[in-house]
Amino acid sequence: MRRLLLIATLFAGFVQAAEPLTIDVHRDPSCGCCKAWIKHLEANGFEVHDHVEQDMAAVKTRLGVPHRLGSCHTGVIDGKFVEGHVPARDILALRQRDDLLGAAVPGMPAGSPGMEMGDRQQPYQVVGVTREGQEQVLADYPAR
Ligand SMILES: [Cu+2]
Repeated sequence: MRRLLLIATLFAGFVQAAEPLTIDVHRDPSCGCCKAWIKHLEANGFEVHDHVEQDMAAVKTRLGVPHRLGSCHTGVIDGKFVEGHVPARDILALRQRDDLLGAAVPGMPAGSPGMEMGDRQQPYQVVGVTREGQEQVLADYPAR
């Protein structure tokens, strides 16, 4: 019996490790940089469910993305929004934060994932939004 339990425990651990990292991405049909961001996510182990939308403004409102933090595409992972060109590592960090509704990279800064422009990088921040509606800087990417 004890042995069976041990096997069950090992198996549970295995299932957890093998669980795919899935994210839903909502985007406009003609959005090229959105597709480039999706490629960035896939290269970092995410399984992307791509949703082509006719009305992104409605999607953002439904998901609670503050207007001033808006960008092009909107992702959803574990019920949290991922607005704009958020780097994969910051999405992993967001998953650990139950106090946050989501995270955003407002606008479309050059040099963020999916917005590569040679060596150029505009400075940008990943901004988290708490369940109380407060904003906090989760990551800071300097100019390059
Ligand atoms: Cu974009």
